[in-house]
Amino acid sequence: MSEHFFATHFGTYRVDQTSAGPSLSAWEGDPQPTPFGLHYLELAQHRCRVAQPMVRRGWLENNSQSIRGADTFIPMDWDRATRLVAHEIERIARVHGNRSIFAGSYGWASAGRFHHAQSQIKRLLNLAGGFTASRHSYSYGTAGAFLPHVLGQDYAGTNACAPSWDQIAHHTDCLVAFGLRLTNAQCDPGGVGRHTVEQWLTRALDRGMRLIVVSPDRADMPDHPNAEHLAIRPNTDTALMLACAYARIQNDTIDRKQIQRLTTGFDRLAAYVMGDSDGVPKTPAWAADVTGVNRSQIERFIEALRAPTSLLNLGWSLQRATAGEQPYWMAIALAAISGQIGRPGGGFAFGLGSVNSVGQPVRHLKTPGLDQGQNPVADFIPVAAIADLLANPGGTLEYNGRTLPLPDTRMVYWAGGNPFHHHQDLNRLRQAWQRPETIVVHEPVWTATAQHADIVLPSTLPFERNDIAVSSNDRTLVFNRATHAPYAEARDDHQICAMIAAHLRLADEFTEKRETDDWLAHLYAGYRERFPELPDYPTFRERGIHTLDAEQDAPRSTTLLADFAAAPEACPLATPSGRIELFSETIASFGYPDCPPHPSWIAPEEWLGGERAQTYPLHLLSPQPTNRLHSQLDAIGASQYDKVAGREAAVFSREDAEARGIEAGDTVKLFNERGACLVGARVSSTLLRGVVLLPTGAWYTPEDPTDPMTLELAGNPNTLTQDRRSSRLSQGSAAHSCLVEAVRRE
Ligand SMILES: Nc1nc2c(c(=O)[nH]1)N[C@H]1C(S)=C(S)[C@@H](COP(=O)(O)OP(=O)(O)OC[C@H]3O[C@@H](n4cnc5c(=O)[nH]c(N)nc54)[C@H](O)[C@@H]3O)O[C@H]1N2
Ligand SMILES: Nc1nc2c(c(=O)[nH]1)N[C@H]1C(S)=C(S)[C@@H](COP(=O)(O)OP(=O)(O)OC[C@H]3O[C@@H](n4cnc5c(=O)[nH]c(N)nc54)[C@H](O)[C@@H]3O)O[C@H]1N2
Ligand SMILES: [Mo]
Repeated sequence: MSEHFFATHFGTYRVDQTSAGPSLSAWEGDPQPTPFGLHYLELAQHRCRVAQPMVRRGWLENNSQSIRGADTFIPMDWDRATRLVAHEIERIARVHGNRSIFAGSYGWASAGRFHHAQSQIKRLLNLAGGFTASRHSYSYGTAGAFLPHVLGQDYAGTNACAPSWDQIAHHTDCLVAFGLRLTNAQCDPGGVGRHTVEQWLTRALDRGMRLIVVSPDRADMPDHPNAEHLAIRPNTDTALMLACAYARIQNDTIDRKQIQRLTTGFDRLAAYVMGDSDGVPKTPAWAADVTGVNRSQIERFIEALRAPTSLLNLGWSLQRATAGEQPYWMAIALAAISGQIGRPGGGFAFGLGSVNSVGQPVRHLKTPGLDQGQNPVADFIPVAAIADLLANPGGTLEYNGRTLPLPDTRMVYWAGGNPFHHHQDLNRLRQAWQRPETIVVHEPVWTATAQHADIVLPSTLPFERNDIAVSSNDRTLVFNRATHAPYAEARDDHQICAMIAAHLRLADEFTEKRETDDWLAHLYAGYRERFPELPDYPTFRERGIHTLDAEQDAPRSTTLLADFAAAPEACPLATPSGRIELFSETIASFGYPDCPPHPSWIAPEEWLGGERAQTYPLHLLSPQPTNRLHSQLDAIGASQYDKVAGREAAVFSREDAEARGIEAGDTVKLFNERGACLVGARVSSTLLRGVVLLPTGAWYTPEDPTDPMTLELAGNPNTLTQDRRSSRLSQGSAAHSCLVEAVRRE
């Protein structure tokens, strides 16, 4: 009998046929399965599903008074709805040009290489003349744009900027983790076979590695005798690292020759660190003032970094902030100053623990997905500039040394993402979102984004279709087998796009005359070309799962920058100097005050040490949710059980709660001048005073959708976050720089 598997971004599940229908259980090959995924099938018949194509009344009736998000929908049959979409693509492209169609369409959608919603609509629109695209991600947008200047192109946007876990388990003496939330390692775009991050970390700790978790919450620290916690004010890590550099330079415990060999610009950076260039020596006392960490702790921290092999790991969260380039740059600099570059298990790492894949010592299973074709339109935005794009048609945007034109967006086409969860300052987005003429969204469920669209086309969910899921960094391929018929009239994104393509007279170009199973066989043939040891397609389909190199513990061990460190002349980096740039002439030439040419401490506008904290004294961090993936599965299962007073739970420090008369279980209003939302209170004795945690992803629920400053009822942190980006250089999301105030609701 063939085995049935279900592949998700949070893990692989076995599908069991019970008398009550299909149900999910953990796959025994996964040492640490994700509990919340077990509830996935509750979406099969859930009332949040979109049952049939829907068109907004005001849009259909051309009523300019009607507002997106505050209107009713009219059900429509598939033929007419897809005809309308085709007509709009044709009309807008003809009248305004294809660059007036924005289909950057960011989002995680669901796992599975073929039914990848973004690829499907991009393939369709590329055939139809193209669209304005988006670059980079909310996850890693700042680092993705910035790191090439410092490390060379090879490290742009990849998730592979880390030594592998086996090296850490064997060699690292001291691992400093700036921001760590181990539940985040349960997820990975494309899927996960085996969750191994905690196993690897425990191996290293059991061997005697010291772990210092630097974060605002002691709860981020794993429970192990070799783990310790350093409480730091959000957004101030650069200052702590600058003090470490100061101590080393001051004591002259650095190998200048080695630093010169591997880097350029050290003298410029050293002049800043010592205060020669700006009059402010970055002493431990100075850093104590900025970070809120006391001096003796800073001294202890500096001492800890003298371990023979030290590794500085920065979570992706650190670059999702104002001047988010700086902690990354400073970590690279400090690793170089500490003589750790190219050392097995030493140096710097970005994103160990942010997802499962970073640091996995396996062969990269990078395999082809659906061919999206070529986009004839060159325009793009950095992904987090969506509201700027919509609000400033014909305007410009500074980005990475360029001035990008912002096309006059007439149509927005989104599939597989939820901007009304993921974008910052949702009240601003709500305003800007009113401008385009037509907004098309494919969604399986009635998210706020679907509710703010003109044409909503219901997609299937992955348990309603066959697909192949390939996890790029854990060597498992899964045949995801449909267990349910599509809900109501829902269709696969591919089928939807094929219908629209037919109306555009592009049917054969779009489908290449293949049915879904032909596509899966075609994609799989591509994987077998790269990995000839894979079984043939019928066997793979039958078995449902295949793991490459299954017998080996660490088939691909990585020392970051090993070749370069061994022979910098022979193996230069793809930077202008061929070395690690601690001072960048390129960045200097941009002249951006918010991204100076060497690592620097730049006080954000919103942080606990600034003037604004007098009015809004709480720093809001919006980490990833433990019990769902972003906004996905918020309506069901673990995410619902985790709510407090029916809303997303915000965590307050005991001191902050007491000062405001807030008790666990209370309903609390969080607010600033951008917006306000209601949350349920949790009270913590581990969280630093002055910090509030509100995970992302609660379904955005405006109390009065016609009110531009309406109260939000579910506890979505992006009601409050700022839409200013990390810097002009990267234009990355700066969600983690946000100040708020809280009051208890009677
Ligand atoms: N405040 C704050 N905001 C943040 C962050 C933060 O740290 N703080 N983090 C940011 C980060 S790193 C990210 S990656 C983003 C995540 O933002 P998103 O990726 O947009 O979030 P998801 O909830 O995963 O949205 C995916 C959507 O796709 C839909 N979907 C699922 N399967 C399919 C399918 O097969 N077809 C179609 N058409 N749709 C499907 C789901 O129902 C869901 O609505 O959020 C960002 N937002
Ligand atoms: N369960 C689950 N896992 C997920 C996701 C999910 O939705 N659910 N989403 C996935 C996605 S898309 C991404 S991009 C990754 C994101 O992974 P990350 O970017 O690493 O995650 P965050 O949750 O934003 O923040 C992680 C930790 O950073 C700390 N932190 C925040 N700001 C600072 C700071 O300024 N300094 C220091 N030292 N620490 C700070 C917080 O205490 C928090 O615990 O997670 C992925 N994993
Ligand atoms: Mo992300």
